[in-house]
Amino acid sequence: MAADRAVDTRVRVGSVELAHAVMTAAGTSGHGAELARYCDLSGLGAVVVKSLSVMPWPGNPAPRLHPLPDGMINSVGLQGPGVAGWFDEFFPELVTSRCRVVISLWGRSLDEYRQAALAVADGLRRAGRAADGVVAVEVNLSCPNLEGRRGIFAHDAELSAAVIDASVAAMSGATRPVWAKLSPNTDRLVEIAGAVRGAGAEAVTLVNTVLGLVLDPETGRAVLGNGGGGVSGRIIHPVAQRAVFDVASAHPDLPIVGVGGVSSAAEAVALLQAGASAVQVGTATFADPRAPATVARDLVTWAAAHGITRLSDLTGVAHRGGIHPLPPAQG
Ligand code: RRO
Repeated sequence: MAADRAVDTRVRVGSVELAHAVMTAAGTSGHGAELARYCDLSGLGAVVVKSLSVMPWPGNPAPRLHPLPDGMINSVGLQGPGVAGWFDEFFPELVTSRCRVVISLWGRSLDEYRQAALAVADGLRRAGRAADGVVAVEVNLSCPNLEGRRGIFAHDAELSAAVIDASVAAMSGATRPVWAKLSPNTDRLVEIAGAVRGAGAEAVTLVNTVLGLVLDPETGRAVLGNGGGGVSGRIIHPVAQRAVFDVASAHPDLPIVGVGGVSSAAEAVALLQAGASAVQVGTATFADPRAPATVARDLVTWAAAHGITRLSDLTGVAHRGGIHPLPPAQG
């Protein structure tokens, strides 16, 4: 449609320019280019791969996913091939699909994060020009399903800052910015966002899943193999809006990637208006693998219908009084 072509879809997340505001969310589009058979990945802002650790990791016992009305709960448990295995097995097909890539990392300790970031820097160096499409590293500080830890890294401002500091140092020379993926399960999100920014995160990704538990009343036991898990999907969209809005209010110069319950253009618009520069589509992809591409297309249609010529103009609208500011109160 001619009107759609008139919309500039490019956005900036810190130093990274993306061709579109919509990307995939970590853990919901596989390890590589699995979605390429359903949509053109190069039309998205980026593909964020499932979080990788320095070593291969088996994940949690099944069942790992359970559907909920308007969302789901998961305890996948960070299953993955490890950074080196990922570069061997999955990276080549992402290169072939010509999409931009964000590599997500996790660890069980400060040192494991450092090792994972060093392994990524090494993989990028080895890949040379083939790795040009890798635009950022998203450090996942907020997985709710890590066995044997006392808590979620992203609930501790100092620890989060230390992990980001170590990751940035390990990535130095690899010329890729570090983003920090934070948790909604804390009332200190604004402070933690400031801490990771101070430690060198160029952007924050808000938010990971919400801690939850679903019992089967027939058995009195958890439906997931690992017990509790992380709740995602439309059911958490207001949580994501609040997180993005609050962090954008407190840190207006900190780029935000919004994620949480985006399954249509309307939810993408809301997270952009709340202050995000880009959004990620996650749980919707489990129901429809075309969801990221559909949201990307429909967001452009929405913008054109509203006379918006640049998707980047949507960022922070809610902080500027909304689209149609109310007239000042009388008297
Ligand atoms: O793998 C998981 O269980 C998982 C991860 Br890494 C995450 O960041 N968030 C989530 O809900 N599940």
